[in-house]
Amino acid sequence: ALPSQSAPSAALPGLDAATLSSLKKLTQYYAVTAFVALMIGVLLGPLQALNYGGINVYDYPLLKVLIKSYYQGLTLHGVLNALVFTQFFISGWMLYLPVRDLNVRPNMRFAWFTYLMMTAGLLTAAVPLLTNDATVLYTFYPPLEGSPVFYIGAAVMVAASLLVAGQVVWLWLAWKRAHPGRVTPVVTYMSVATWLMWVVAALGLVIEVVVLLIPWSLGLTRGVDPLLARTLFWWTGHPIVYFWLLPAYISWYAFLPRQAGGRMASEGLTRLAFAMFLVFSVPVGLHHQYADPNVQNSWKIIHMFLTFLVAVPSLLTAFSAAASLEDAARARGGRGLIGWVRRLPWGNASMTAQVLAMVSFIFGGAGGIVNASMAFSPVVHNTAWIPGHFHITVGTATTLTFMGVMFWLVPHLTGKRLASPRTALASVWWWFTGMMLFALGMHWQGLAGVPRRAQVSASAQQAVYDAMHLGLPKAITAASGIVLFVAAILFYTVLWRTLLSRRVDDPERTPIPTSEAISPAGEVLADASPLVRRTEPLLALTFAALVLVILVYGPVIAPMLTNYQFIPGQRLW
Ligand code: HAS
Ligand code: HEM
Ligand code: CU
Repeated sequence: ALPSQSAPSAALPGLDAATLSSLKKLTQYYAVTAFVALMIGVLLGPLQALNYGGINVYDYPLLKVLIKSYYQGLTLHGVLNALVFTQFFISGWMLYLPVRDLNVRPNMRFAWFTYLMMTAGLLTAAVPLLTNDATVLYTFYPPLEGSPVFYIGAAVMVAASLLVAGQVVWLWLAWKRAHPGRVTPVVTYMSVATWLMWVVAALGLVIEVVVLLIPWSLGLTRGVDPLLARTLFWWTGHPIVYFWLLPAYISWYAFLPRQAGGRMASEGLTRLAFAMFLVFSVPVGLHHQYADPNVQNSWKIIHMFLTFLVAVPSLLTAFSAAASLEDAARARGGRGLIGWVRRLPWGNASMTAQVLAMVSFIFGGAGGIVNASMAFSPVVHNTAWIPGHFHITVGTATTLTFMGVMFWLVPHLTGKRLASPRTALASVWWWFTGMMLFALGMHWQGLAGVPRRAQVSASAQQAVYDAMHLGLPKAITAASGIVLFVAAILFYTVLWRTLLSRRVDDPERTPIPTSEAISPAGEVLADASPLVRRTEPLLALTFAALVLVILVYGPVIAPMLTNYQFIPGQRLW
């Protein structure tokens, strides 16, 4: 069952069997590389959770051989989980989906080239990370200085993702030319909007790394301006969280309803949400810099309001995702105001993973609104509250969704049957429980003033930490690390057993679970609703996004350029 929305035309060849099989292999490579990175990253997490439980394991000789310090471990954890895992998975996922949706034939040489380039960037960056020459945390704020090899590897990785973006946009434009007057099918719409958002978002990081950090780390400049670097970093650093989230939203909108036995709510509304993300994701980065000096308060306030605005498409998503789940459950005989929830197919690990990911995101999103409020920010900024926040956003909403997706994607790509669906189901409940406990313990400690990025369990800080009398939240945090460790073992057992099994089923047994919509967008633009017509021109929306970014960043960055400070680098760990 090809989910293709359009017949191939002479101008635009469709997918043939050989290309499809190469594309499936490529998607598998992206996804497996991603999950290998996550596996290593996640092994370090429980050690950090123990630290926030007051237990210091970093002096054990065996561990010392592998990592030199808490901060080398934390850098590896942040980079592998948040930067490598996400980017690899997303690059495969958001190439595969629009290609299948449009049924167009991509240039597979180019597609494989981008994968190899991204992997080369990863391996390059990995060397200094592993030798403790780039212990700069995943935000690499200067004046912390790492080896130039790290920045170069990271730049190559990001550049590769932009090439994937280019390929998808190119294919979409070719499809548009071959099908004038047609409405872009919704899965493609979501993918292209996300890629275009990422292109606008990535500009800040590209400028930071190429213009500031690489020349500085090579010793070509006598210093670097930390404030300017941070500002460029958060230009990308906030929208990067939507680059992690929107591919999960694609699954919640387009596939989860079908997996739950129902339909997507509205294609028009889905398009509106993604159009809003395209325009409003980027101009909000100052909400990470409320505490930074030499940035005018008025600009911080403007970024704050824009942050509240970009929460709106997530609220749209919350309601339409809930509506489609309710539609599914009622179709299965569900009754009552809340009682219908029981009729969702809770035996299905893929569905369960995603619904639990959504539940975690209710709390993750609410915490985000707290962070964004300038009145609350001084209470939570740089405390353990913040890791609490992002482990139930990127660490669960995104990661648990991708885990759930793997339960159908791997069988779909390889034709192999999911090994032990019951273990798969157990793993997602363990992950969800572990992360909710982790979030509870860390938010709690943060409110008590425990800092983030601190080896609080080490002797130097232990006395202060003990004196805070946080027995319960510390115990909860330590326990969550153990629960998450079990979750990871269960999940990877299923994943490796599935991938390594020899038995190949009918590859058509697991199709892409594309959902129908209760309210579809229609196929012909001229007949479509005003909402559908106005959200169609994605390039114009990208231009609007760029203009908005320049408006709210220009006046912030200009004084930093005229007042550039040359600060020499430091290596602390
Ligand atoms: Fe955040 C810091 C504000 C979303 C990730 N965030 C971080 C950091 C990370 C991160 C990694 O304003 C740390 C960076 C660092 O190292 O310093 N965040 C927000 C806001 C949102 C938000 C306003 N964050 C995310 C997402 C992330 C992520 C998404 C990753 C994927 N965040 C901040 C701020 C900071 C911050 C400040 C800086 C803090 C500081 O002081 O340093 C919003 O986008 C959230 C909107 C979300 C919602 C929730 C919608 C709910 C849905 C689920 C519905 C569920 C259903 C289930 C239907 C309004 C869609 C039904 C269930 C049944 C059973 C039927
Ligand atoms: C930081 C634990 C999984 C991304 C942390 C911290 C802890 C932790 C305790 C805070 C360290 C500190 O501030 O000093 C865990 C555990 C995990 C896990 C127990 C599960 C086994 C994940 C996943 C992701 C992730 C799946 C993302 C996909 C991050 C990031 C940081 C972090 C980006 C911030 C690093 C920094 O501050 O530089 N983790 N984590 N973690 N974690 Fe996790
Ligand atoms: Cu942000």
